[in-house]
Amino acid sequence: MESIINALREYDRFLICTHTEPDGDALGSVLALTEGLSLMGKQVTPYLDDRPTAQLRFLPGLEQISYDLNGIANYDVGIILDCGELERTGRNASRIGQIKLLINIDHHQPRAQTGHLRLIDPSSSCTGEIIYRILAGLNQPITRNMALNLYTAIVTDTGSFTYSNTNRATFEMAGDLVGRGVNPPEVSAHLYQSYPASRMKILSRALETIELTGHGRVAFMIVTQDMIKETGAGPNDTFGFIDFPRSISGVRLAALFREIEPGVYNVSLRSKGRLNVAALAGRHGGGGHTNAAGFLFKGSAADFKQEALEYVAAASWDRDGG
Ligand SMILES: [Mn+2]
Repeated sequence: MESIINALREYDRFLICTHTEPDGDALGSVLALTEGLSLMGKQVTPYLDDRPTAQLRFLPGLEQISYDLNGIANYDVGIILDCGELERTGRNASRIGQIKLLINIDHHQPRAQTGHLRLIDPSSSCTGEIIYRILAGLNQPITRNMALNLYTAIVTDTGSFTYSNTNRATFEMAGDLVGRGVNPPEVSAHLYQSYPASRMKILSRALETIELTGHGRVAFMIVTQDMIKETGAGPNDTFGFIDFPRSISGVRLAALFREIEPGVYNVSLRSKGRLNVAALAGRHGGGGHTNAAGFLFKGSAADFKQEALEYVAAASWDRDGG
């Protein structure tokens, strides 16, 4: 923490980036740190590979974001947020990798050593929580706009304060941010009541694919390219779909297959209790947390289904809860 605080104080020109398909934590963290460093008189460029989804467009500071990367030599420091691997920053990853000093700040279990300085804290509910502590370390007051960005980061990554990463520190931070002017129902309305109609069309198709197996402990859901074409859904319309198979009583492991091209799937995994889906995702080159992970899968979904069933069956210690 201290070496990162010192670097943020010492240098002047920053590029701040995150993973592709940025969620509320990724975007809120980028925007809050951008404002914090800007208020310290630094030159800051927030950079994204993908446009934010419609629900996130209320976040203050979005107009400053660059979607192109010019003159990489202009930056003293590159900061990679909520993203453990340089490649996941998108099509400009190799150029970002040329910045002299790279700082990685993340709350996912590390799979690679990314950057020269690292602050990786899997005990934090979200990257926004780490940014909150960094701003305190910098003695940089949190404005209402920064509070709104950080609060959105928490709400997104804790499933509105319902996931296992929700604890006293989460509520204390959220309480402080509300004290700085955040209106919680307004944030929820933006995040959860501003969906395009196409999302509901593809959701109804996806719900029909839910397959409950392994004595009711495993649930699969699939979104195919055909379903996306037929409903006119955008790539972001399936965000959060994994919550539906997961929410079924008795399910210990839920998997969502999103077909991104024929035979290639983005797989999201969720578990309840101590069942470690990060380890299962790790077998396929992915990663995440104990209860939430993902990976890219090429091949037949049926093969992975079989593997997931065996994985849950082998976790016999977990059968009665925990
Ligand atoms: Mn996150």
